[in-house]
Amino acid sequence: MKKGLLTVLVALSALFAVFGLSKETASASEPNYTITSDATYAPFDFQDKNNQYIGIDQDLLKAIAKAAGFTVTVKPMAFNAAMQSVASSQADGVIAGTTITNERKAVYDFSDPYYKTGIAWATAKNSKIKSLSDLKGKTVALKTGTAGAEYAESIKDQYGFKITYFSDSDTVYRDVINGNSVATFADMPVLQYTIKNGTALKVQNSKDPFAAGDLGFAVKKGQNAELLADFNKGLAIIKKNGTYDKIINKYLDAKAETFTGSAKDNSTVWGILKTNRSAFWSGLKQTMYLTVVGIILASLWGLLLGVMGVSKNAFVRGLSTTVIYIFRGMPMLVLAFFLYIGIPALLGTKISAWSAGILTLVLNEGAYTGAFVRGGFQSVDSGQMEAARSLGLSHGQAMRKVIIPQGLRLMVPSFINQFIITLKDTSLLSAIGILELTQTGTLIVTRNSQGFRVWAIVAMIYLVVITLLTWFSNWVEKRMNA
Ligand code: ASN
Repeated sequence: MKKGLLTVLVALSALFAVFGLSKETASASEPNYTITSDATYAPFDFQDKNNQYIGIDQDLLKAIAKAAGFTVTVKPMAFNAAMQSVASSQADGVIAGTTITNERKAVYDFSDPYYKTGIAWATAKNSKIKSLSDLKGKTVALKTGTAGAEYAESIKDQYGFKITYFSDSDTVYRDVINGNSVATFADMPVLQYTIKNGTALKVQNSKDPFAAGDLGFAVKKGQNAELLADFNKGLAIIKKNGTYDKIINKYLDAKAETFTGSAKDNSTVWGILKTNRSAFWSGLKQTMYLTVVGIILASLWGLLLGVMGVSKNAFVRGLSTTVIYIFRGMPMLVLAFFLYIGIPALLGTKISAWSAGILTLVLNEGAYTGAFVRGGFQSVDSGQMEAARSLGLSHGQAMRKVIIPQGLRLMVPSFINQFIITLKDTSLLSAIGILELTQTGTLIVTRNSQGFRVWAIVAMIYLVVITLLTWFSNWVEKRMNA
């Protein structure tokens, strides 16, 4: 009976795994490129009220791909992760409102410029700060890895300000508006657009941006030359036939729509839930999917580690201890970045965010599981083993028939605990661009600036799911003990 259950679980997780992988491999006659992008960078890259990923970059990319005869799969993520993904060959190209800078040219090849930019600095709308020298002793909020951040770093000592970093623009704006920091440095067109759409900031140097430059599409240096050439070809075509101007005007014209949704849609929890229900639903599905596959595989891996941990063989025991030591000791976020960005950068191989995410869950949660499984077996009274052996069972038989069943029963509460932790830990995988529930929340907040309501909704959804998971686990526990 229990064996049957196990078989079903293994089959189910294999099915999930195959399904998850096959989603990533699109086949088409035209070349298909994976392009990373900044998840939250209006007007270049952002989600509209229907949760469509839009913006100048996205529309340009689509029009260019069509004109030049290629297709794209776009992966929105934090700007820094988007750039790193290309540097480590995880993705073919990046379009993320990226400024063409000399430093970046050492790592990336850039397309022809497609938009002019420059760095602006902005404070809260009613701030008393008027000049850079007023920043002395104060804190400036910046987005990691951006040209704006690089510029601010270069003048930080001259003006004597401190710096704090965030990975997405909206959090940077919130930090300045809430007064934890007093200013930020970012692209002029981006800050102006954000302010026009109601963000309570004020640009202080609208007439003379620092470090004027251009935005460009980028590929890893020396790679994807064909994609780069196609991009330039497509860009030239859409500039000539008027599509380029149309796209720019769609977002920046005086009469351009705002894409943020009506006040009614955004001012109540119910309105936000209703307008974004498909986004919340697909985020929740992704979270559940990661959780179920993660739990099943991590439990199996943890069981194996636990059994190895009480083996007669010292080498096998040592192996289990070492694996548990390494993966329990490594912060999960570091592990995720290591698998998704570190290893591919070294080996030049690709691993999808989904696979890296699952592997992170399995290694991390599996190590914790391994530790309590080993502990559970050890806590079965040693007399039991002796008794079983004296009845003529071999060590293996004694383990399987006597120690493991008793140990497993002791471990059930720890398993339930670990399931809940796994569910919560999936939220960390938003950092490598997986569009699960937490990342969904970030995208929605960026669009409607309703931080309190959106995060309250996300928290509630997690609590509901955790409650269901706990009920289910308790039900299984009861049946096991019956
Ligand atoms: N303009 C920024 C940069 O090039 C990009 C961004 O924040 N998406 O650094």
